[in-house]
Amino acid sequence: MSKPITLIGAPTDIGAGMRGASMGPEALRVADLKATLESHGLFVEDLGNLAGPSNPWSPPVDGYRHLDEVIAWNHHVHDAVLGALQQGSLPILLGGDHSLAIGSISAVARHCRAQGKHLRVLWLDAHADFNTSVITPSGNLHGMPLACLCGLGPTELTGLSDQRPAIDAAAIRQIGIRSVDLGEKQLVHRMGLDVFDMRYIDETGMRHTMEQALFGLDENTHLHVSFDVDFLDPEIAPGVGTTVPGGPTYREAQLCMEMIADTGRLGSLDVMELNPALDLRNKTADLAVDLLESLFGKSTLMRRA
Ligand code: 5AB
Ligand code: MN
Ligand code: MN
Ligand code: MN
Repeated sequence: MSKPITLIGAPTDIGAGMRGASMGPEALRVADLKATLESHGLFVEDLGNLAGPSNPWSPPVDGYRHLDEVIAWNHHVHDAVLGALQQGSLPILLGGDHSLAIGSISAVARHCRAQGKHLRVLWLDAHADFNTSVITPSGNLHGMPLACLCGLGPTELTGLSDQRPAIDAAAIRQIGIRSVDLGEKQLVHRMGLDVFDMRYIDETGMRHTMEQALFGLDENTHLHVSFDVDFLDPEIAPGVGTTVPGGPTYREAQLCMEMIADTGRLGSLDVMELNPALDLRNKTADLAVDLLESLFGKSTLMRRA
């Protein structure tokens, strides 16, 4: 029996540089996320949307835009995700911009420590999301969540979990990366992150990439996937605020999801940065749901292990 799934909507673009990701949760519902997962025999409960401060659309202060509002939203996300995990279900956070992964993964890390589980975080993204207030080119907190989770950032965000840093940099695997800022690049190297950038995928293929990224999982591992929809090539996924050309194709993305499903270790998921205001007839939301089917075990034919 697979775990029940809990959908948690976080309708805000508070950490982004463009408005519209606040409509992401509704677009995923319109794309039939719940019924689609249920059609594969999964039990799915939709908790509806969290509420939080509105977007004041103000300029950055001391290197952060909307810091107070981002903190408030992340508290709500943390509590909702932790609640779902404690009930024994698998939370899917429907973003919302990627700054909310701070709350989500802080809760996951807290839960893993309480359960004595190892955590592995797969960060599927065009971007490294490892900026700080000093090196950020924008002040947008959706470009900083991984740094915050690794202890670099404002104390209100680095301290959401039961310990600081919330996660060990060694638990992270970044996949699909193709846009990293100059100072960010140095920091990613200094922190020793495991990065499978697009060049790595081009040279070795998605199959080898995922074998490496998933290497070392055991029955005691909780796998968290943080899926920034801009991971995908903008040709197939135009509905995001920060498109970067040269991302994974449809087939590469499917294989990525299928190989994660095969591990049987998926314990929590973020689906972030979908921006319906920039989409074409909900194409990107439909694609995200299609990929989630694979992530939750749909495969063309039964396969022998
Ligand atoms: B996303 C940029 N690095 O910090 C910055 O979409 C973009 O969550 C961040 O990956 C993109 O502003 C954040 C230029
Ligand atoms: Mn991104
Ligand atoms: Mn991101
Ligand atoms: Mn983005």
